[in-house]
Formats: sequence, structure tokens, C-alpha cells
Amino acid sequence: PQVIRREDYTAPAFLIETVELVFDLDREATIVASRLSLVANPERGTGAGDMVSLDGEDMKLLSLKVDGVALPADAYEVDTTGLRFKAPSERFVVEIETRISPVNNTRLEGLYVSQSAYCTQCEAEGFRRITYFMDRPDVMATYRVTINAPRESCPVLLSNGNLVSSTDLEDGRHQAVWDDPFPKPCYLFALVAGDLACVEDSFKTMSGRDVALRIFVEHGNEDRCDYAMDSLKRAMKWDEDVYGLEYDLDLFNIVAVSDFNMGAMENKSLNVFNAKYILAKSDTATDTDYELIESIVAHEYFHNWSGNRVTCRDWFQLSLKEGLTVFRDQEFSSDQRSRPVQRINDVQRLRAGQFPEDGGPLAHPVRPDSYIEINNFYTATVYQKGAEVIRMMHTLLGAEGYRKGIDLYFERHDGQAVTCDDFVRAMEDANGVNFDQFRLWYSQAGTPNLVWEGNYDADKKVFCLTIEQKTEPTPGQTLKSDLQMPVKIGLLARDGRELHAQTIDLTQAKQDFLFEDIAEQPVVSFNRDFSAPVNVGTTPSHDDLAFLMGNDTDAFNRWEAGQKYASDLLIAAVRAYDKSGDADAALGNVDAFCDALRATLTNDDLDKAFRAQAMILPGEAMLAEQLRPADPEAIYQVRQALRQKVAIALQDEFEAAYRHNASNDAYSPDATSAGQRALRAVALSYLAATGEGVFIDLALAQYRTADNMTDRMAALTVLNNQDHPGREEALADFESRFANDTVVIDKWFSLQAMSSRTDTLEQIKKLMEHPAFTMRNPNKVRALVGTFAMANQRNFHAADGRGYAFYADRLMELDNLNPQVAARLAAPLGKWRKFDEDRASKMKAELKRILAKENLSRDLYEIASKSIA
Ligand code: BAL
Ligand code: ZN
Repeated sequence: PQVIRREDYTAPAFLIETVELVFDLDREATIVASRLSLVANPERGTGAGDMVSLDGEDMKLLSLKVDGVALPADAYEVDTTGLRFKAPSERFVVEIETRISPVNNTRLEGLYVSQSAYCTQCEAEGFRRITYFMDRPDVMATYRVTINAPRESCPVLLSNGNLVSSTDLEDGRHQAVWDDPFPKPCYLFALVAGDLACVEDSFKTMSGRDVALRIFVEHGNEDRCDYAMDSLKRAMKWDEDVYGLEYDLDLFNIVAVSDFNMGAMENKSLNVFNAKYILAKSDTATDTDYELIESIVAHEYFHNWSGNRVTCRDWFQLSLKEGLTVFRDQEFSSDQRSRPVQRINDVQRLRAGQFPEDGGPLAHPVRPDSYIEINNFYTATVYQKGAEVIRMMHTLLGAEGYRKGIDLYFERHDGQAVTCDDFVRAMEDANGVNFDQFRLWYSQAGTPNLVWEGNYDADKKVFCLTIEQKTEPTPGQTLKSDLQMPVKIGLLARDGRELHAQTIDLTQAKQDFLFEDIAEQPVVSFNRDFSAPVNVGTTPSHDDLAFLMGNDTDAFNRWEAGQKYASDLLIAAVRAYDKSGDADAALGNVDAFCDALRATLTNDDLDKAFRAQAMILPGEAMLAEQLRPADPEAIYQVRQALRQKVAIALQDEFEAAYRHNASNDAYSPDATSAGQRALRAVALSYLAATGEGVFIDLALAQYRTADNMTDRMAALTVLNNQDHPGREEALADFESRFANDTVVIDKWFSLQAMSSRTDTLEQIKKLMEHPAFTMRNPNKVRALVGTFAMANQRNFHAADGRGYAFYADRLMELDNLNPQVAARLAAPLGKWRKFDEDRASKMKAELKRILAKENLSRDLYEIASKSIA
């Protein structure tokens, strides 16, 4: 397959000014008529006789006219990738008719059918599956879209922009015409048609315009839209307050569909969502679901400016819109909820998803240099690390300086398709700074590792902090440069007073920072708030970590100290376990750690959501990242043993937390109530970890009496790992309650896929036969199959290799239906370098088997081939 390189970028030979599309919708055979006004691109100096090249895949060309005249067969070329002909002049009109088959579109790119509705997904390159077009983001045009469809099965007809007209046609069909006045790239085009229910609200913008807000869902789900609607209104207000950005049309539509490759899509004024990120009511959605809905609704809305009004020049610049928009949605959530807990969650996500990517075979810069399939670059690096890069600029420039840069960016580039470099330049120009070194964050892959050392001169009262940075080589990038990064630090006195706090501007490989008038040998709180997205190799003493857990004025680092302490204990114990096979003995005395956890658990000054987070030990995958080779069974055993020790030591406190955090109030998804439920869930989980049957009974009782999904799932999560009749009872009950609820039943699939029980793989195989399961629905595949590889270290890495073989079979099966989702699930097999030789060779054998598959997609080929290299 062809490699696309950033350095090969050239501006388009022709531009498209206006696009008129007419859709005659039919499940088997939809006819798409397009009328494009093309003009030579002055930047390229093109004109008559130059080749016009339009992308197009998987469709039938029915007719082609240029300036009203049908082109003879020898005047154009058409193949499986597109259509080419010579321009007759500098300005001309192209008319094309194509036929596509939405119902047979299992890739869910382009126009397809989800349940009873037609919908589209065009980012990144789905539009070329609808009609022949210059399918690239730097071709921006205005669109007028006519949709013709049967009135009965498709009463709702939607596209971008404003509704111009609705008309009845003959034969029971009707027509809607939509017009989008804002020029946009084709990846933001959307069409939805079907029999959908609509929930309506409105928002008054800061300039006093009323915007109609509509959420379209399957009939029967109207009562699950309140939170999404409320989130949308809060997001609109927040963007006005914090960024000064106002919505620009009089209508904003959201449609929730069940079959969707991604989380959601920011099509201009017609966002299409994976239904799981819209639908919520207390008995179907957990607190975490509510949080995700809030942040994803906001994310897609924020794209209206960061992505739509200003878009990407080419797909290598994807982080221009994604990194920025993730940063914006993270900050929105921080303002809606607890800021430290939000930061902890965001960092956990970065560490779980992005750090392994940056340290593995798929490592790539935030602005990649090449790709085979762009769909493979919707990655944690482009999104999450991209957001960290924006956050660092925010830290370095301060909130005001950052806002000046943002204002200049939108002022300069509104209506344009631009680059990451343009964004950084706006930040520089607005603030009079030079970010030449900082720019390396966009081009250099890999997670920097920082080590630090402190030296205190008691006579001079001077503290010297020496920091070294190093980034290991990544595929294709052996030499690494030193990066500029803001490192927030605090110096604490033994009595907990903060002696000094500062944001250090680190730029060199090794740098000394001197602090004067420091009254005593301080305890260092390093990289507060995770101001730089790095690994920190220095582990303070256990005494210092316990001190920071109890005293750091930076809440993030309080949590971080606990994680470091736990990791240090667990990693040492895994090494000891490998020799002895006795997890308890390997851990030894952990009383001091338990005491530090107790102090956090019982500190009523701390947010409950924070305390709940602080009780959770580093996950198995996170620990595996720190061990070479990683032994998943040893990690599992040792982590369970530490959980049990903590549970026994803190049993009284957990019982008290469980009792005191019960609530008789009606469910509310607000952050405070959610924090209370989270603390109670953690308490229940630890109580069960004591191994005493009475607490399994308690979990079962909680399951039976739960009046909301959060409490129900908390109980079921505990039961899920048990060998106890209560497990079967609760799982059967859940199934019968929610078997017909396509969003909720995914929780049941993924929970079972996560179970640490050793019969899990057999259970998963049986569940694949369940009537609610289908390989055609990405949510189902992710819930049952994806979860197994991503969130079940113990069973996926079972020493006999059956987990790997099962997984590879599913990826190949899925590749025939939906290559994009198959490729996005493939990364776990590429982690073979982290494991022992036996596991590594079994994982590699599966990758080889995938690479030998007939008709392997470009998508899966790219991931499998890079993973094995
Ligand atoms: N643009 C793809 C979905 C998202 O990041 O919003
Ligand atoms: Zn996005």
C-alpha cells in the first residue's frame, strides 16, 4: 500500500466553490447527483488541459458531464480509487451521478443504514464513498443538499446548515433542501434521514440570537436526552464566557445512532453521535456515562470553531483541531466538576492509552510525518498528547496570554484550512515569544523521562534542584532533542507549610535551578498538576511519599504520591513473587502504606471523588508498562494481594464509608453526588476484597435494591469476579432487564469480558452467540472483544496463547466488515516486546497470521505490519 507523506503536500490543482447534491434515498440503490463548480487554483497556476482528479471508491458512476456536455468514454478515466479528466478551462461545472448501496455499507464510512435510519460518516475520507470529489480538507465549499425519500419511513430529513424548503413529492416521497452558508471541507458534510423522535430546546447567544437545539433519537428514547441537552447549553455558554466564541447558525442538530465507528462527529450544525454518548437516565447510565456525555457533547460543539470555522490543511494537521478541542473539553469539564479529579482522570487516560503508544511500535509525533491509512491516526497521541501540548502553551503563557493567542488565531484564520504551525505562530505573535524549541513537541515522538535530584545547603539556605531530561528513540526517530516544558514544583516544610512554589521553564538536557531563602530541607513536590506530560524516573522515599499523600497542597500530586508509593511496592513484590510464588510474602509489611491511605480515606476536608480515586491502586496494564518482561499473572496476584491487605487493614473505615455514603435522595448526576457514590463503590469493592462472604452478600443486596445504574454496576462489578451464586443471579437479572436495550446491554458484555475468572474466554465465546451480539455493530465488538484485550490482562495474556488466537481470529473476521474498527482494536497484539519470550512469540505468530490474510485491508495491514517490525 502507498505511504502518504506530509512533506509531499501540494495545494489542490483546482478548488470547488459550490456543491449541489441531490440524494434519492434507497437502501439498496441510492442515487447521488452532484453539481460542482470548479475553478483553477491560482496558487498552483493550473488551467485548461490540466488533470482534474476526483477521489471515489465503492460506487457506480452513472453519468459525467462537464459544462453540460456528457464526456465521451475516452475523455475520462475511472478506476477503484477515482475519476480523472482534463479541465476544459479555468472555471467549469462538473455534474456527476453515482449509485451507492447504504444497506451493504458495513464499513460505516460514507452513507449507511443504522437501524432504520440513513446516516453518514465522512471524516476522514468517507465522502469519496458518496460521490466523486476532491476529498481533502483544504477544499472548502458551500453546500446545497436536496434529499428525496419516502415520507413514511423517513419523515425526518436533515443535512448541514439551514432548512430552505420541505415539499411533498409524488409516490409518497418528500423532499427537503438544506443550505449551509459556511464553506466547509467535505469531511464535515452530513445527511440523516429516518423515522426519529425529536427533543427540542433553545439557547440565547451572547448577542441575543435564539438558536433552536434539537436532539434526534430512536422513538422511545426521548426521555434519555435531558443530560445531553443540558450539557450542550452549558458548553455553548462556556465557550462564550471563556473563549468569546458564539454559535453562528440558528439551528444546531444532534442525532444519536447505534452503529458508529467513533464516539461522535462534529459535522457542521448536524453532529452525529454514537447513541451511548447521548442517551442517559438514572437507571441506564452510570456517573461515568454522564461525565462522558457531558464532555463529548461539549467536544463536538467546540469543534464548531476549533475544527469547522478553522480547519486542517491536511490530515497530518489533525491535532490542530483534535488536540485543541480535547484541551477545550477537558477545561470545560474541570469548570463543571472537580478540577483535580478531572486532571487525575485525564492523566490516567493519557498514561493508559498514550504513553504505551509513544513507547511502542506505533509511536508517532503529534503531527505525524506519514501514514498508510489516515483512520489509523485518530490516536491517543494526536488527541490526548495533542491536548497536553496545548495545555503546556497555556501554562507557559498564562490564561491571558493563551487567550490573546487564541483570539489572534481565530482572527487570522477564520474560514481557512491551516497547520499546527499556524496555531503556534499565532501564540508566538500575540505574546512576543519564540516557540522554536517548543515546536518540537509536534514533531518528536516518545515520552520524555525526567529525573531530578535535590541538594540543600543548610548554611546558605539554598536548595538546588537538578533536572535531567531524556527521550528514548522511537521507530524512525533515533535522535531526540531536548524539549521545552513547564515543570511546576513546590517545596514543602516538614510541618506541611509550602516554602516555595514555581513553574520552571525546562529547556536543557540537564539544568540546575536554585531556590534561595529556603528555611529547611524541603520535600519536593515535582511536576505538579502534571504540568509536563512526562515520566518521572525519580521515586522519593516511602516516607516522603506518605508525607506528600497527606500534605501536598497540589491535589494532583497528593494522588500521584499514592500511585508512586503503590507502584513501588507492587513492582518490587512482582519481582519477589516471580521467585517465591507467594504474593503475600512478596509484599511484606505494607502497614505504612495502609496508614497513609487511611489518612486520605478519613480526611473529610478532601473531596469524596478525590478520596475514591486515591484508594484505587495502579492498574495491571500500568504496572506491566513498568516491568520488562511483564508477567501478567504475577501482576494480577500481587495486586490482588495488596488490595486484600489494604482491605483488611482499613476494614472499619471502609465499612464506615460505605454506611455514611448511602443516600436516600433521588439520583442526581452532579459531581458531589457522584463523588459520594464513587467513594461508596470503592468501599464496597475493598470490603469484598477482604474475602469475607458477608461482603459478597452485601454486594448482592446492593445489586438487588439499586435504584440507579451507578450503584447497580458497582455491585455487579464486585460480583463479576466472584465464584458465588450471586454472580449468576445478578448477571441473569441484568440480562433480562436490559436485553433489548442496545446501549445498556453493552455494559453486561464488557463486564463479563473483564472478569478475572479463568473461564472468561469460554464465556466470551458463548456470549458471541447471544442474540444481542453482532460483529456488525462496533459498540458490541468493542464491548465484548475489545474489552477482553484492552482490559483483561490476566486472561488475554493467558500463558497458553488462546487469548491471542481468539483475538486475532476476531480481528480478521471484523476486517472483512469494518477495517477501520478492526485496525483500531489491533494494538494489543503489538505489545509483544513487553512480555516474556514465550508470550512474545505467540503474539508475533498471530500478527503474522493476520498479515497473511487474503484481502487484508490497508487499515489492518498498517497496524499489524508496524506492530511486528
Ligand atoms: N472528528 C472526529 C470525532 C471527534 O474527534 O470529535
Ligand atoms: Zn474531536
